[in-house]
Amino acid sequence: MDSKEFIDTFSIKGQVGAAQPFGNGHINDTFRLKNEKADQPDYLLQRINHQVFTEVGCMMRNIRRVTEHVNAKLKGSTLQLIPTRSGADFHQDKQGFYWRVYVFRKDLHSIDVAETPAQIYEGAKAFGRFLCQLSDFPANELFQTLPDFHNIITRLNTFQQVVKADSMKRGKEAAPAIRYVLEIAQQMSAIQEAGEAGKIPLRVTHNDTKFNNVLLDDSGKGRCVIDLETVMPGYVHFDFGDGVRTTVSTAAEDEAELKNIQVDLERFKAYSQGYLEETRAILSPIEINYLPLSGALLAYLMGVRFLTDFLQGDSYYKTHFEGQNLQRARAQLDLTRKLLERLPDLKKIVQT
Ligand code: ADP
Ligand code: GN1
Ligand code: MG
Repeated sequence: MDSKEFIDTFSIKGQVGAAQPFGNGHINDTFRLKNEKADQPDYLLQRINHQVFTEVGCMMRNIRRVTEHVNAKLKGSTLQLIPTRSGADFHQDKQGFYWRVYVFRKDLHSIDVAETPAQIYEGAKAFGRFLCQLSDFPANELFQTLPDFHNIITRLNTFQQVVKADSMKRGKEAAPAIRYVLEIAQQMSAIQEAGEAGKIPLRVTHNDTKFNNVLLDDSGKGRCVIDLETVMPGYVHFDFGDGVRTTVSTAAEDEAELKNIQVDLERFKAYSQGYLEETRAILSPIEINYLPLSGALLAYLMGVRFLTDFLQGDSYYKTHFEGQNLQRARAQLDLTRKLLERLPDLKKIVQT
């Protein structure tokens, strides 16, 4: 889609320049369009990965309803969708690609790796608030954009089939990682099993609460939760866990030097305090009991997903070099092991 098609299609104001690639997501393609009129907003244009999100219309309907619900409670605390000039939530271009537009928040920014516990605390509060803001949203009216997205039991079934088939002949290279996944599979299924046994309620969860999916202001306050395509029914552990996974260590998601991956208890404490300050009133004791384990669950889930993609030939995640998915898997599984080792400390922090 060129600039002219963008301007003709979406209900934008002012005069925008060329689309510049923006951000570093693994799934969609993101662009920023600056506005030459200072009193009009910049825009964020995204090409939706419709290989992953096959029902674009249903997903965009979810996003519209969720953004309206959350923004009605606290204006600006989530994204603002810009419709097309004919009032649709997205546009399909002549080549068949799907596009959507949000207001770009010039006053806010995301951080890939949080620098301080104070930032972590503020980001966690924003994600916690988001859960509360959606606690009265009718969960059964949301379309399941990616069914069983965080169901570790179904992810492990797929993983085992992929290991067995070894269609790319990459199993040997990944053997230690595969062994570790299988070794702790049972322990890592506890939250899903408790959920299926009815002990943990389904809520409307975000399901992609990595730290760069909250925008902070210049004073470091968490202001706006973004990346909403996976908002669906889920367990609170999916959100808390992904927040912990992406903040307890200063190492990158694909850190090659495993010794750089450390569980920093001060950072965990900051996330836990921020999240619980906002959500304690709505969470049950059982939900709270499983929070300390959830960081390991989400690191493990990501390890399993990256490893599955590596074994299948890197068809899901964007990769920037050969073997990146294996490197990501090794880092996430190492983080899992370290989070499990520190579980007694994490429990003490959550309980205080
Ligand atoms: P992805 O699914 O690829 O991660 P995101 O929707 O998270 O895509 O957007 C990618 C990045 O773009 C974010 O990490 C953030 O830095 C930035 N971003 C997204 N939405 C906005 C927005 N409305 N205003 C400012 N920056 C944004
Ligand atoms: C993907 O789109 P992005 O980069 O925010 C993935 C998440 C993973 C994340 C790992 C739809 O998120 O589940 O946690 O990569 N999103 C999807 O960085 O698969
Ligand atoms: Mg994102």
